[in-house]
Amino acid sequence: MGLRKDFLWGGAIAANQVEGAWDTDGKGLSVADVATYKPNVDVKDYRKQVGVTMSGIEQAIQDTDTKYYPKRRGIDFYHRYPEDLELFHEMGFKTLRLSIAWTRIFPTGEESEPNQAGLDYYKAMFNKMHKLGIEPIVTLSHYEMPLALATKYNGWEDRKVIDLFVRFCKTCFVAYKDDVKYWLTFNEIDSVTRHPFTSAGIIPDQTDNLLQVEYQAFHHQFVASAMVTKACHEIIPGSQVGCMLTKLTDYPNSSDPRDVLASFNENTMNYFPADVQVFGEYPALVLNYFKKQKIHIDMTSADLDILKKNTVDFVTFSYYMSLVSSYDENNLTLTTGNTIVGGKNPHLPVTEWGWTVDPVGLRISLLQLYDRYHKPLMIVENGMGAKDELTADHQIHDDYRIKYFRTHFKEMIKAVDAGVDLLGYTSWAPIDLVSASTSQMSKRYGFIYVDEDDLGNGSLKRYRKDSFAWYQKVIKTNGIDL
Ligand code: BGP
Repeated sequence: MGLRKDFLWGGAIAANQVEGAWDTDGKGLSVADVATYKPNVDVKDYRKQVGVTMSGIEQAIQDTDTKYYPKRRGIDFYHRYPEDLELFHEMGFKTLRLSIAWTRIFPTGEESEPNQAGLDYYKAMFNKMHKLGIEPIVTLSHYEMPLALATKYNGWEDRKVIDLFVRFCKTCFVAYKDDVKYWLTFNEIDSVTRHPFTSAGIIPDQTDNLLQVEYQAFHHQFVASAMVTKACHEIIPGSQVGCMLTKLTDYPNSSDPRDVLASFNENTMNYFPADVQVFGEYPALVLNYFKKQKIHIDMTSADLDILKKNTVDFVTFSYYMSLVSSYDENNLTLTTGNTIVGGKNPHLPVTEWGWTVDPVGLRISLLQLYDRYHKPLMIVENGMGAKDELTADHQIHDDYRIKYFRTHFKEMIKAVDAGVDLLGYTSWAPIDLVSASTSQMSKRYGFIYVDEDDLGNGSLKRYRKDSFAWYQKVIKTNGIDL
């Protein structure tokens, strides 16, 4: 069988991790712009985004030195995108997943008119992509809401943010209706409880009952996502809107039924945001969990109606690793992934950042998601963060990265052969960029090396790694020559 003929091979990036130019052409400060470089993050610190406080934010607003705020620098994609898109084209990309920075269009989220320079910037980028035959897949919210909405409303805790986001999205749909067919609403929507600040603008020290606020923020994002889905279908006939989930496939630590139950519960909570977006309603088990935890969500009947009527067209997800659960955490060795803490699997290796490498887990994830949702799927993030070495003659011999992708592609194809409807695959990330969780540059994902270190030193020159030619060959043969 193999992959479909029009399989969308490509890569994925996010505005806040590549663009830089944080205050150029009218852009406002986003939550990502105050994220600081974290050289070493202890596994326990991932439990909550330690260090995000109102006073820390106020200090960051005063500080204009980009040294410790790598997301303000990115990799200068803002100015270098034509050259980078040419490189993606050279690899044969059919698609590129990217995000639109809300703060380039509405710098504080509340202006009465959009910022024309911001709209023009993405228009030019889409034009260039179309010239190169690269189909854009656009994420509307990828960890970078206006900072002003975080400090004023505690982000998505406040219902007012729904309308502001919907207005931003409608502005994008009108501006890019001839350019973009595939849209994703919220990146890794399940991440609100893992990193509430970057995901939902929630400032932890501004709230007494964090869990309650997080689930309220979730709810507002679900409603916004459904309203945006409706608007997209109305403004762009034939458009496709997807949800985006961090697939954290969880295994029981043993066949002890208590471990199996613990793992089931983990998976239920991981699926729940996609369940709401695909089925248009909250799962009964999750509603019961809210009751038990005394979480009271302000949820109107109009909200429920909007959710029910505006479900997504396809399901996308990121896949980096699997985790292990036990009824007793003392049975586990803890590891991290995407700021989540979970058990390490003794059968699987880990990356330099402790993320479990599990290609079969990708196949399991595809089968589980297709079996659950019966919707076309797209893998919109998958990749390996590693420390690369640039040789004196500007080579990067990243056989470990090739091995990572090769083993994952084999399992992906097996899932397709088993009947999964898979639309495409975008690697995270085709070019080195600033890490979301640590703001490091040295955690490199790309097929293209960017000469820049953690503190922003370097020429920003781009170099093709060995994996560049390998991925080019994979795309050319549609996954046959791995
Ligand atoms: C996902 C995010 C991406 C990306 C990736 C890798 O959670 O959607 O933005 O960064 O993880 O994570 P990191 O950059 O922390 O290694």
